[in-house]
Amino acid sequence: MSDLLAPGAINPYDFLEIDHLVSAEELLVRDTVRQFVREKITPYAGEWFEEGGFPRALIDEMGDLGLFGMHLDGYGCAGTSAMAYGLACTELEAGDSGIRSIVSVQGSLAMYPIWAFGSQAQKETWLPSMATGRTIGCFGLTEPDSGSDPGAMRTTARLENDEWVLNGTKMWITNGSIADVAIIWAMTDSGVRGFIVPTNTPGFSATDIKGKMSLRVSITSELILTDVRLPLDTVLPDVTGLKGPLSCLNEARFGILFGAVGAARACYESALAYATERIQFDKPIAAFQLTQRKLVTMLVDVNMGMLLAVHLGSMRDAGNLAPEQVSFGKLTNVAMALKTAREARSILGANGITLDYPVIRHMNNLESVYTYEGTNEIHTLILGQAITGISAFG
Ligand code: TGC
Ligand code: FAD
Repeated sequence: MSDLLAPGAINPYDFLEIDHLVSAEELLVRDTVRQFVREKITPYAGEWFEEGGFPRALIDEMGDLGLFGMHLDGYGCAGTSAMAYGLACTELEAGDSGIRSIVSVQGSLAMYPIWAFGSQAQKETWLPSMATGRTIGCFGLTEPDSGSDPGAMRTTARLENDEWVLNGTKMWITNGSIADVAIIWAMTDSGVRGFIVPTNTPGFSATDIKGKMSLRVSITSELILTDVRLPLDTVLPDVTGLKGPLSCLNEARFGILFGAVGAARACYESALAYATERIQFDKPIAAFQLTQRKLVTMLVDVNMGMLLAVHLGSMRDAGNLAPEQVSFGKLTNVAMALKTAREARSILGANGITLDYPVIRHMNNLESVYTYEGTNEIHTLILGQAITGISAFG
C-alpha cells in the first residue's frame, strides 16, 4: 500500500475515500491490525503456505491484540462495533484467508454460541480464556455426508444415566486438532443441540486432513466422537434446532464478506505494482490498454466490494441486518475476490504461479472461502428464496 502521494492526487489504494465512511476508532482498529499483518503475517505467509500450518505463538499474539470475539461484550472481549470487526477481517485476510479463518472460527463460531446461548457458568468458564487465545475453540457442524445440508447430520447425543453420550464424525473442522474445546452440534430427541466438548474427553479424537492445496496456513481436521460422555451442563441451554448453528454462521459470514475484500485488495495491489515495473516491448505492461482494463476492473470491483461491506457493517451496527443480507455480501464479495485473484494472476504471468507473490496463494485460498460458510450455490438459493418466497433447496 502506498503512503506517499502528490497533494490532491487520487489515492489508487482508497480511490473512493471509503475511509471517510467509518469512525476514527474503527480506523484505529483497522490500522493496528493492518500493521500487525504487514509485520507478522505478510512476510511469512508464503513460507507457511508451502510448509502447511502456522506458528502457535501467532494465536497468542492475536489474542493479545484483542482480536478474538472482539465484537462481543463482556467476559474479556473487546466489545468493538461490528464494523471494526469487519475491518479487522479485511486486514487479516489481506494477509491470508487462513489467518482470518482462525479469528472467524474462534470468535464467531466457538465463542459466539457460548456467549449467545450458554449459561452464565459456561460463559464465565470459557470466554475469558478464549478471548486471550490461550484456549482454542473449533466448531463442528459439517460431516462427511452432510455439508450444505446440516439438517441431515448423523452425529447423535443421547441421555444416559444423567450424562450426554455423543457419537459421530465431523469433517473439515478448522483448528480441530489444536482446539482445547469443540462446539459440537448433534441430533437429540428434541432436535439439534450444541455441546461444549473439552477435546481431552475420552472418546474424542482429531486427525488433520492432508493434501490440501488451499487454506494451507490453516489446520483442517476430522473429528471422531465415540461414546463421548459429558455432564448435563455441557449442553448450550438457550437454543434448540438448526437456528443455533445457523446463527453462528451469520456472524462468521459477516466477517468473511469483509475479509474477502482484503484478499482481493492484496491481489489488486500486487498486480498494480507488478504491472508498473514489468517491462515488455520496451514498456511497462501497465502501459498496455488490455492490462489497464484488467487493473481498472479490479479497482472497481474491490471498491464496490468494500462499499458493500461497509454498508452492511453500518446496517449491522444499526441492528437491522438480516441473514439474507449477509448472504448477499458473502455471495458477492467472495465471487468478486476469486475473479480478481484470477485476473491478477494473469498480469503476473509466470511469476504469478509462484509463492514469491501472494496472488496464487490468495487464489487457491479463495476456492475454500467460496465453498465454506455456505457455498456460492447455497447463498444464491437463500437469495432466490428471499425474493421469490420459493425454496429451491430440495
Ligand atoms: P431451514 O428450515 O431454512 O431453517 C431451520 C431453522 O433455522 C432458521 N434459520 C436461521 N437462523 C439464523 N440464521 C440463519 N441464517 C438461518 N437460516 C435458517 C430457520 O428460521 C429455522 O428456524 P426454526 O425456528 O423454524 O426451526 O433450514 P434448512 O435445513 O432448509 O437449511 C437451510 C440452508 C441450506 C440455508 C442452511 O442449512 C445452510 O446455510 N447451509 C449451509 C451450511 C453451511 O454454511 N455450513 C458451514 C459450516 S461452518 C464453516 O464452514 C466454517 S469455515 C471456517 C471459517 O469460517 O473460516
Ligand atoms: P456439498 O454440500 O456436498 O456440495 C457439493 C456441491 O453441490 C457444491 O457446489 C454445492 O453448492 C452443491 N449443492 C449442494 N446442495 C445443493 C443444492 N440444494 N442446490 C444446488 N447445489 C447444491 N465446517 C464446519 O462445520 N466447521 C469448520 O470449521 C469448517 N471449516 C472448513 C475449512 C475448510 C478449508 C473447508 C474447505 C471447509 C470447512 N468446513 C467447515 C466445511 C464447509 O462448511 C463445507 O465444505 C460446506 O458447507 C460445503 O459442504 P460440502 O463440502 O460437503 O459440499
